[in-house]
Amino acid sequence: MARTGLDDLDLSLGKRTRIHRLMYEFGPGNGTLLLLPIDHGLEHGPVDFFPNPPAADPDYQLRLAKQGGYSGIAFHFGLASKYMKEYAGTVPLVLKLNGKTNVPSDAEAFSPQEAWVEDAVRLGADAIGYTLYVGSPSQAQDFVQFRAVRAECERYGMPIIMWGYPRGRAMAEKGGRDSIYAVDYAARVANELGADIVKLNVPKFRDPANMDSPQPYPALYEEWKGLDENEAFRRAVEKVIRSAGKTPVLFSGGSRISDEDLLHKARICMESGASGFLFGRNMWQRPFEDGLRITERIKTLMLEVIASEA
Ligand code: FBP
Repeated sequence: MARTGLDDLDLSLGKRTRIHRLMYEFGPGNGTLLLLPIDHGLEHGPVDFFPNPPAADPDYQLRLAKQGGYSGIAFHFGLASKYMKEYAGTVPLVLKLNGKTNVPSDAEAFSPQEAWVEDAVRLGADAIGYTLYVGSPSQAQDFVQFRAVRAECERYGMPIIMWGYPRGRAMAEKGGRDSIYAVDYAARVANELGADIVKLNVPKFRDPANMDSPQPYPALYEEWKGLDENEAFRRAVEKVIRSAGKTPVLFSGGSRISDEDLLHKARICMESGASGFLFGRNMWQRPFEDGLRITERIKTLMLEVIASEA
C-alpha cells in the first residue's frame, strides 16, 4: 500500500520544514519517523520505571535518542525545559501539550492542555503532540481544546502529531479501545480534524460474536473473520492507514513484548504503509546497550522495507 509522504501533504512552509527535519534529517530518514516518547511518568506514573530504574532519569532517554539516532523525543514541558540543554539541536523535540495521570478512571477520559504552542516554539520543538480521546464522554470539550491548538499551530507553522486514542465508557461497550472499529475510527477522526501525523495503537481483531458486549461494532468489520492471525492483522493495519488518508500513521509499541514480536509487528506495519513508530517502553525498559541494539534493528527493518519498495 502506498505510504503517505511529505509530498502528499498540503502544509505551510514552517510545518513542511519541521516535518522534513524529522523525516529526513534525523532518525532513519527516507520519509520515516522513529520517535521515543517519555511522557509515561505523567501518563502512568513512576511504576513504568520499575523494570529499569535508570530510565527514571530523562537523561537516559535523551542519550538513547541521540546515540540511537531517533527522529525525535516526546516530552512534556517540565522535562523538555529542564533536561534538554546539552541536547539542543541534536535531538529534535516533540512537545506534548496535554496530558493526565491515570489515577482517575478512563471512563470520562480528557487530557487538559498544560502547555502552549508558543512554549513549543520557545523550546525549539519540531512538532507538538496532542492526545485526543476519541469517543470519550468529554470528546466535545476535547474537540474545542484541539481547535484552539490547531489554530495556534497554523499560526506558528508547527506540525501536530495527534495521539489518537479511543477511550471511555462507550468505546468499552463497542468492543474496546484497541478494537479495529475503535482504531479505524480514531484514524479517520485525525484526518477529519486536521492532525498532520497520527499516532495509533495497533488494532486488534476480535470476532464481534465472541465479545461480551451485546452490541459491539458494526458487522462490516467481520470481513477478517476466519483469516489467520497475521493476515487479519495486516488487513486491519491497512484498513486503518487508509482511513487516516492524508495523515501519515505512526504506531506505538504498548507494554513490553518480546523482540521477535516487536519486530514482526513493526514489519507488518511498515509493509502496510505506516510511516514509522513511537516506541517507548519497548525501547527504554531495558539496559542501555540493549536499547541501542533494538533501536538499530528497528531502524534497519524500516529502511529495508522502504528500499524494497523503491
Ligand atoms: P509506548 O510505546 O510505551 O506504548 O508509548 C507510547 C505512548 O503513546 C506514550 O506516549 C504514552 O505515555 C503511552 O503510550 C500511553 O499508553 P497507554 O495507552 O497504555 O496508556
